[in-house]
Amino acid sequence: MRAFIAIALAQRPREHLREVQKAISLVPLSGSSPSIVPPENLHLTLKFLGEVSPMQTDDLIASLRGVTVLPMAMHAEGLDCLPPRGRIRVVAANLAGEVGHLIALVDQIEQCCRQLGFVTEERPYRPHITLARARSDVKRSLQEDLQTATASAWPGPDFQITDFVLMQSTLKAGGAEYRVVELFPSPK
Ligand code: 3AM
Repeated sequence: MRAFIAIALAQRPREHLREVQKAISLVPLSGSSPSIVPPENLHLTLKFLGEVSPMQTDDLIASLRGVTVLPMAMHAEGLDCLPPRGRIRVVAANLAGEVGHLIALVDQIEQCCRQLGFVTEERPYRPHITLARARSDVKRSLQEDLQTATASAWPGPDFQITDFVLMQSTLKAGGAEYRVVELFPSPK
């Protein structure tokens, strides 16, 4: 299966980001209207895995059971356009709050994945929630318009992160479909 590790968003931050998405979709982007991520798909990616075999999945689940999640308070804070230079591919909400705990979580996950032979992410981890993806080129100069249109939305409501998920992603013509494979830590 195609998989990634992520934090599923609670309802309150999801509703807030839905409002931000509405503001994004009202910005004229020179004919290159981005595709808005369906609200039920909003998530915070911790690690993209790619194709994972059933055996790797079992090993990964066993390894991820050993990861400690320090509960952390986070909130969305500001709009970002990624990658940082060149044409915009993704419009995302930055996350702020107890980012140190989040980085510690990502480091533990990277370590589990490395031990199982998954490629280690070399880029520094940048906590963001993808809100929209460019269907065609979106000029960098439009970043300011997007940020102005959403300026009053920040900070978003505080939310607690206490767990993460292994998620399956199935690519379909209408966009990706996600399914939670496993929740960590598992409910007691
Ligand atoms: O949540 P975001 O948007 O940061 O872009 C994909 C999405 O990230 C990313 O994995 C997340 C869930 O689909 N992704 C997809 N293909 C990828 C790849 N080949 C990838 N990340 C790194 N390498």
